[in-house]
Amino acid sequence: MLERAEALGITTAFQRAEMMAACPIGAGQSGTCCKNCYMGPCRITKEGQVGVCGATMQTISARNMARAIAAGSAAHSDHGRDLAFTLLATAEGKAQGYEIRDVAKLWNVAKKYGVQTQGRSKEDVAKELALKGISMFGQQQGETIYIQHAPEKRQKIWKQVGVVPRGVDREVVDVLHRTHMGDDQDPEHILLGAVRCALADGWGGSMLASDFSDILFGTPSPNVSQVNLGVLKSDEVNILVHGHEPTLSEMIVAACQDPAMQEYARSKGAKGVNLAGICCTSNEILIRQGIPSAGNFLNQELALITGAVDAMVVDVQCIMQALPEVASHFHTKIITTSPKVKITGALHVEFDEHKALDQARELVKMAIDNYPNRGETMIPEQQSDLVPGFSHEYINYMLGGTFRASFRPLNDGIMSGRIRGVVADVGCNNPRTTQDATHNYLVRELLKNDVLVVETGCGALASAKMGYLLGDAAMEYAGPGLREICEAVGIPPVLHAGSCVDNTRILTVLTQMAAEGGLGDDISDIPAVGLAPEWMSEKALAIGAYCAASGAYVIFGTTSPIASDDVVQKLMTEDWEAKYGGKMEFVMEPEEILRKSLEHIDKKRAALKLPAWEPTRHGKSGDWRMEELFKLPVEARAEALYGTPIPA
Ligand code: XCC
Ligand code: SF4
Repeated sequence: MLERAEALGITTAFQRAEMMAACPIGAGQSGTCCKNCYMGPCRITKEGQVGVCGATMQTISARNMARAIAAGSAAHSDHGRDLAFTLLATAEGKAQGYEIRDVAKLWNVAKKYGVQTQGRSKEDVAKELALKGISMFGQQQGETIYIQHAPEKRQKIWKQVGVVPRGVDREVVDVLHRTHMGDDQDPEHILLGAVRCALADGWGGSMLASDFSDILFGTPSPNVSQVNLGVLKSDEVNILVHGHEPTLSEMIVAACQDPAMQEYARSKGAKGVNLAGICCTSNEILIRQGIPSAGNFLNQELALITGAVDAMVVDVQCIMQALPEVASHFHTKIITTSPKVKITGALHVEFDEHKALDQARELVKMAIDNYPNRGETMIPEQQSDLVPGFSHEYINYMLGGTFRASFRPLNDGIMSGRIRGVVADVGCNNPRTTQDATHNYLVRELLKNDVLVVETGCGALASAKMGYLLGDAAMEYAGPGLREICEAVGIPPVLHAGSCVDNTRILTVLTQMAAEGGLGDDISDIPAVGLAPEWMSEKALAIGAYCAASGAYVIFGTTSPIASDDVVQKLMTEDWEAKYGGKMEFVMEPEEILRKSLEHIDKKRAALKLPAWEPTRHGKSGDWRMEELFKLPVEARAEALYGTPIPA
C-alpha cells in the first residue's frame, strides 16, 4: 500500500514521521518543554536550568505527564458518559434502535451500583442505573462507585496514600488546576494528583463504559471473524467505521444487515454492503458482532489507499487529520459524526441517539450512492481469521461452564507453573517504530515462555493479523505448559478482551484472580505485567497510570516522555512501587521489555512461594495426538478428529 501511495503522490504517517523529526525536548521525547504560561515556552535542556518562573526540570516533566494523563482520562471517561446518556435515553424509550440487550449484565451492574432490581422492569432499573452513572462524573465528594469493587487491600492502600478518586470530572479539573502556572510545584505531589485522576478513569469512567456498552450491546463472547485490509471487497460497497464508540456503529451494523439496504446496493451494481472497522470502534463491533476489522491505527490511511472504501464514518479519538486529504485522491467520503469532532474537508452528520437508526441508514445510503463513483482499486489479499470476545465474564465462564464458572483453573495453572504468568499487551501503533513489530515479537516470545497474553486495542489487532488469536497459535508458539491449558480449555493463548476502555476488564480479571485465592490477596501479588510497546496516545498514559496504581508493573516502549529526568523516573518506579506495589517504566529495547517482564513474573512467583517456572516440566499429556493432528492441513483436521470435514 505504501508503494501505491507513493505512485499516487499520497503521503502517509509513515513518511510524515520521517519528515517531521520529533522535537528533542517536547512531550514525547524528554518532556522538558513547558508551555504552561506565556512567559515561556521554557525549554530545559540541562539539569539545573529553570524556567522563567523558576520551575525545575522535574516539575515541568511531572506537570506534562499529569496533563497527558488528565487528557487521556477525560477522553476515555467522556466516552463512558456518552454511553450513560444513551442508556438513559434507551430506558426512557427515546433512543431509536437501541434496546437493553443484556439483561443479566444489567442486573449484575445494578447490584454493583446498589440499584434495587426486585420486582422492577429492566427499563426502570436501567434508568436509575444510568442516572447513578451520570452522577459519578459530577460527584464532588466520597469515592467513585467502582472503588469498592477493588480488592480490599488495594482500597486501603489508596486511602492511605490519599488517591481515592471523588468524581471523574473533579479529578480531571483538579489536575488541570494544579498544573496551571503557579500551582503545584512538587513533582511527587503533582503525580499524586495524576494517579487519582487516572484511577477515576480506570475505576470510574472507563469501567462504566465497558459495563454500559455490554448492557446495551451485549457482553462479548467468542466468535470467528477476519482482520486486515483483505476484508475489503472489490465488488461490494465498503463502509469503514473508525474511532472508539459503539453507539452509532452498532446502528450501522443493523442498517447494513437490513435486506432493503443490500437490495439498494445491488441496484447500484454492487453485490452487497460490506462493513468493517478500524481501531477501537472496530474492536467494539468485532468482539460483540463479529464484524471484520480492516486493522489498527496505522491501517487507517492504508485502507483508503485501496481506493475501495466508499465511506469512512468516524466518531472520536485516534482519527488522523490526514484522512480527508488521502480520501481526496479517491471517491471516498470521510464523514465525522461526533458533536465533539469536525475535520476540515470531511462531511459532518451529527450523531443524535434519538434518531440513530435513521442516521445510520442515511450514512449507509450515502456510501451506496457513492459506489458507482469508485475508480481503480487495489485491495491486498492479506487477511487472517481470529477469535475475539474474551470479556471477563466469558473468561470466568470458559474455565468451568455455567455451574462451575471460576478462576480456579487459571490460578491453579499459574500455581503449578504450567502458566508462568499473565501479560496484558495493549495500546497503539506508533510510526516511529515498525508497525506491529514490537507487539508481535513480545507476544511470540511471551508465549514461548508459557505466559498467557491478554490484549486490547491496537495491540490485539496486531496479533490478530498474525493469526495469534487462534487456537493454532498455541501449537505453534506456546510453551508446553501453556499449550496444555489452552488445548484443554479450548482457547487461543492470546485473548482479545476488547477496546481501549476494556482494559478495565483486565482489572476485573486480576481482582477476581486475587479473590479466588492462591495468588496472594491483591493485584500487586499476581505474576502479571502490562505492556504498551508501541503507544502514542495520552490515553495510553492514563491506562498505564491506573494499572500501576492498581498494583501492576507497566512497561511502555518506543518513546519516553520523561527520558531526561531521573527524578520523575524514580518517582514513577521506585516511589510508586513502594506506595502502590506497581510501577510505570519506559524501556526502549524490545528485548529488554521481555527480559524485565519475565524477571518481574518470576519475582512475583518467588514471593508467593510458587515453584520456579521450568520450561519442560509440563505439557506431556496427549501431545503426540495434537502433534499428529497439527501435521495435517487445517481443512483435514476436523475429518481426522470427527470423521467429517468442516463445511465450507
Ligand atoms: Fe488509538 Fe483505541 Fe491507541 Fe489504538 S490503542 S491507537 S488509543 S485505537 Ni487503545
Ligand atoms: Fe516557563 Fe514557568 Fe511559564 Fe512554564 S510556567 S512556561 S516554566 S515561566
